[in-house]
Amino acid sequence: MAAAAVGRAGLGFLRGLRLPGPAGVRGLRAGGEGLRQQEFTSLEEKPQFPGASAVFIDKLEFIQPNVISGIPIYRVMDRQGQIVNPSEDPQISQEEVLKLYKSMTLLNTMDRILYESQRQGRISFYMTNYGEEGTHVGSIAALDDADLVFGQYREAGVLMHRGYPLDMFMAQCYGNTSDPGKGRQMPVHYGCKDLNFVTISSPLATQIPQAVGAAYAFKRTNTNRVVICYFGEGTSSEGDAHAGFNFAATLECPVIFFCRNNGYAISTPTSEQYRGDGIAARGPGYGIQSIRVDGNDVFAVYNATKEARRRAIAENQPFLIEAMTYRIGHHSTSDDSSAYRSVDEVNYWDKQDHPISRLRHYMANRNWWDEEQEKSWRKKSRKRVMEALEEAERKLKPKVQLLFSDVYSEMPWHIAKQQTSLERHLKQYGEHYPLDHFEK
Ligand SMILES: Cc1ncc(C[n+]2csc(CCOP(=O)(O)OP(=O)(O)O)c2C)c(N)n1
Ligand SMILES: [Mg+2]
Repeated sequence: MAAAAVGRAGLGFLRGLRLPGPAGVRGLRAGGEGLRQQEFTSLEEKPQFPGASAVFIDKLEFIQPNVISGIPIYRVMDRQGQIVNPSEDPQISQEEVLKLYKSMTLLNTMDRILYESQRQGRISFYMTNYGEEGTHVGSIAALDDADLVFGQYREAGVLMHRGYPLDMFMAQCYGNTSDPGKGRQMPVHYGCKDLNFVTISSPLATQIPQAVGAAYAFKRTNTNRVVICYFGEGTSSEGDAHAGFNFAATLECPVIFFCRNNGYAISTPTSEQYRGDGIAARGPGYGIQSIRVDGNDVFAVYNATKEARRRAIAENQPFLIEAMTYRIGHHSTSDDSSAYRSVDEVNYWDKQDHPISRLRHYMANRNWWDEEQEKSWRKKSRKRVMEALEEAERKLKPKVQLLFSDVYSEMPWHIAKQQTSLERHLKQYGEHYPLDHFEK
């Protein structure tokens, strides 16, 4: 990683960069013809431009791009699960810590089984969350259930920790009759209105301006709710990210921008994605309070998100959290990451700096968890995932007509055309599809 991972004594957000402004406005000075300019010595002149509060200088100098470079990485726990600075320990109860751990490991187990299921041709596609479990669970645990979540697609742990049941994850991935989307979306495009989790949509960064709009609505209605918006470091290069950040800052919206910087955007490494100091460095440019945290430290993520939430509501301000982590799995089942990164690199993160093992060390250090408990939990959670998967496989696929009947009260012509063409196709090639799997 480019920036040195230094432990910091305190949690602090970077403020927007502000140089000292003019001492005071001295009245308009006219420069047009016929008007006499007031006399000044050049030292006395102060800039009056409306677009910046700044001073004049007389030395030609370009600002170095990394004027704020190597933004430090806030952490609470070291890799052995020891608290670095006791005053930063969030003092989460044993019961709550076990809940964090169980969500992280259950997600890991679900990922393994659904990944295998795709490899065996049982589902069409899958994306794992390996290595990023701490960013999901640490952030969502710090929020209220009423806070609204806009995800990208690699945040299944957020939904899991909020209580989304395994059979609903499975129903979505299998596109069966229990899937709220009735199989019209690719796997991993979850959504749940009751859990305030907006349905995932794949076009990158579209969630960012949408999240800001929702946060603006919260502000206008004084709901004491925040919006959290997750996205990857690659997605931060999209135009929508800029639009979202700038609207959030200028409209003063209670939104937490949560960037998972996992090192890659499919095959594009961060070294090709940007030239500045990551994503946190952009915050001050927008006037957004920003922090970089160790995303593999669930407590650092928790503290930063909790404080961002408190202040976002108290001050009606956006906050930016850049969580440094690593995507251990391939981008998706359509990717083979061995083509662009070494096995050694992946192994380092898997074996030496994993958010699950770090939390496990912390629990073991306190005698809250031992090998026996680990074994029995792994067995139990695997059984629960397998049962949910078998149930999802048994369920039928939704009736084709139903795919077209629940969105529009009057069906638009192009949707009607799709329906006719799909029905014709099924009639013609029906024997190639396991039609007994469809609801009659
Ligand atoms: C607008 C748009 N462009 C391109 C894609 C194809 N695409 C899907 S995921 C992805 C990489 C995103 O990387 P990042 O934001 O870092 O998220 P990560 O996959 O690392 O979690 C790309 C380019 C897309 N879905 N939408
Ligand atoms: Mg990424």
